[in-house]
Amino acid sequence: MAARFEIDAGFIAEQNRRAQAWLDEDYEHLAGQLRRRKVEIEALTARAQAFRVAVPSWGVGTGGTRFARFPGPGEPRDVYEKLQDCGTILQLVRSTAAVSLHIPWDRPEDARELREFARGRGLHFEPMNSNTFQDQPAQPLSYKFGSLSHTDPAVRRQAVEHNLECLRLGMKLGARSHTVWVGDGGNFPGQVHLRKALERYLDSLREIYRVLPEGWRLFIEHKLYEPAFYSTVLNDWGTSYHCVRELGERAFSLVDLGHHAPNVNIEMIVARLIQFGKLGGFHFNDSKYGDDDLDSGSIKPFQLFLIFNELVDAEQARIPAFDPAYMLDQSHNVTDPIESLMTSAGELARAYVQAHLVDRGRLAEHQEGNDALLALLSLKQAFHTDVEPILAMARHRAGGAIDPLGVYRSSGYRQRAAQARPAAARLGAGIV
Ligand code: RM4
Ligand code: MN
Ligand code: MN
Repeated sequence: MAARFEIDAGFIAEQNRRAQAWLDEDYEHLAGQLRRRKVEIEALTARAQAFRVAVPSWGVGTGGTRFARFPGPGEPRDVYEKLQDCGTILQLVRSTAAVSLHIPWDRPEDARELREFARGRGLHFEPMNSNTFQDQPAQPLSYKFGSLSHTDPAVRRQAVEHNLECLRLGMKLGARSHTVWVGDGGNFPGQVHLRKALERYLDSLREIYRVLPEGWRLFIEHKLYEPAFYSTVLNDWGTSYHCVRELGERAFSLVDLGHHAPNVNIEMIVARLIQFGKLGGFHFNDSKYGDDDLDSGSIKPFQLFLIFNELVDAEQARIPAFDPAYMLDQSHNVTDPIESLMTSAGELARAYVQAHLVDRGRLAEHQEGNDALLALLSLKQAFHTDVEPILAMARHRAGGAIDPLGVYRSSGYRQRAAQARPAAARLGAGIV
């Protein structure tokens, strides 16, 4: 376990003092603009402060492509160092108190100690993630041809047992949800019996669901393709919806933005799952062609806004039991992961706040009156509003940084991390 080298609170305060005058000016200006639209800025700032998104433990290290991984300096070498980095992200942006752990990558020797370590940094764990898309050293049976849907019952049992271990560990760590993503599928037509494989998968999930601890939610994550390139067992939201309905009321579909074909209308999938009471949460990221792990909002910010438009619409309509869990799931290959995660958390908060700017009464009128253009423009007006002063003020009031990236870069955190975490001992974990 490495020594503490967190950013000093006094340093953040000093940087904030320098930025304060401009922030106040911009905030006042925006408040005036919004007042003309009959929007109270303080209500939006309160929403920005309420926004929460979990950071993936696997996101603080450099990811990798199918071809190579180019590690950056000072990467975390174990779960404690990952939590240090998550603590730094939280310190600066304030919206990321939850950390999503991936087992066995993050399996602790002592769960109680890990929980305490997290608590000391204002962090907690949510949700857990199992990994049956990779073989581990000393693992008796291979997942090469699948896990929860494998043709061999012994492999399925091993995969179920691994998920049960995640639940037990999660209980000790104070988590209350578990996400299952499997890489099961086929590379060749005919390789997998499509119906039988889904039935086996569902049977395995039933065993996990049966022992889901009280008060917990189970999330299942669909993915169109990869690592299987011809067919995937849980390939789309419809199949996911079928499965969670079969499982029971504590099972929900999780939407990973990058797990769809290009140009799929993800906001409509979100609306459907909300309507059917089965939206569990998100893995936020972005995608252009086939990669599922680019930074949130970096490629299609309007799509991100439209997704949040559905979410805020449901929130304001007080849809019963609507409580999606927000997580980031990104792979950082060419950026400092801490910078990417902070920026992405900001992009999500931006879309969330912008979605509150939609005049829903007017929009409903345009929809009723079939005025397609004004309906679009009422969304565009919200999307085009620069809400950065609101996000900065929300961070500042919550004790974070007005300019997280600027403070992070001038703090020397990465340089200290590089010294304290020599490269030789670094783990080579990647991301799928
Ligand atoms: C997968 C999927 C899962 C994540 C792994 C690492 O593509 O998105 O959520 O756990 O990657
Ligand atoms: Mn994911
Ligand atoms: Mn993914």
